[in-house]
Amino acid sequence: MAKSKFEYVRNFEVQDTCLGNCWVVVRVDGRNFHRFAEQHNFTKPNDVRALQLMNRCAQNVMEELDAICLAFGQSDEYSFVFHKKSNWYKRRASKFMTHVVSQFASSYVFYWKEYFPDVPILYPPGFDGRVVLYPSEQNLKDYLNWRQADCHINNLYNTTFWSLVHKGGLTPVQAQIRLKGTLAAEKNEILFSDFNINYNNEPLLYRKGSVLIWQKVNEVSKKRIKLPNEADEKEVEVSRWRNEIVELHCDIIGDQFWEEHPSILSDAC
Ligand code: DGT
Ligand code: MG
Ligand code: MG
Ligand code: MG
Ligand code: MG
Repeated sequence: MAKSKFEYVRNFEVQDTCLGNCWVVVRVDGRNFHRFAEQHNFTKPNDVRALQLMNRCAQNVMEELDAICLAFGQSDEYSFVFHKKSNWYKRRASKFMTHVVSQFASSYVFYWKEYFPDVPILYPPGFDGRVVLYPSEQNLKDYLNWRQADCHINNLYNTTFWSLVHKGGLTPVQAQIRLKGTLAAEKNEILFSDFNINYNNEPLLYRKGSVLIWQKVNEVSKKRIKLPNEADEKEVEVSRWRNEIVELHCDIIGDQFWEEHPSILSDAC
């Protein structure tokens, strides 16, 4: 087909290919969710409905898009790891990022009423997205460690802060002053001696965030078949391997998680 004289504008498009053999991480984060959480009366510090909705959206992203081997979420953010061998959309960064962020955002609105049946969504939420490349497995693991450590630090602070406000009768400003400069051990101590809360017994969903991975499950189902030389149908069991997403709330910092799930980063992903 003959090219039009306008075709030259294509040359203004920039190449944004992600470097080969690197892990591609896309992180989405809710835009101004401080306000969104206030307006929709999210429970403080953790709203289980909101966290489960985030997990549902991430599951949809993993199901719809290609070659995501792991996702990690906490608060209003979710990170998606594309396998280093993925050649999806010729590894174009803009494709990775925009597909994740739009699929996530539309899922958030689509699944909202399943998690907040009594709360109308007041305005369309937005999410930002970024792409980061990690050249080694250790870099990738450290990235995920960083996000889980962030989850822990924020959750310990927030749990203590809101205990001081809700149960201790302090104003938010007083609680902030009380916690200024405190170490983790001191926050644990405040929770334990003032409010009889053992932080280690707080739900794993809040303390560790959520990890989504693929797992092979053997699905057994019954099927009726008709054998060629027999008059009646016969019921037989058929089994097949199926890939399923599982949601975990566990430590990903340390070797144990990776030893227990060696296939996550393997080439077979
Ligand atoms: P951004 O990301 O720069 O547009 O601004 P924000 O406001 O989204 O800030 P960010 O992402 O650093 O912090 C997440 C906010 O979301 C934080 O203000 C608390 C809120 N949030 C997230 N999860 C929950 C929850 O389960 N309950 C409540 N009450 N708030 C939450
Ligand atoms: Mg921010
Ligand atoms: Mg945010
Ligand atoms: Mg955030
Ligand atoms: Mg198109």
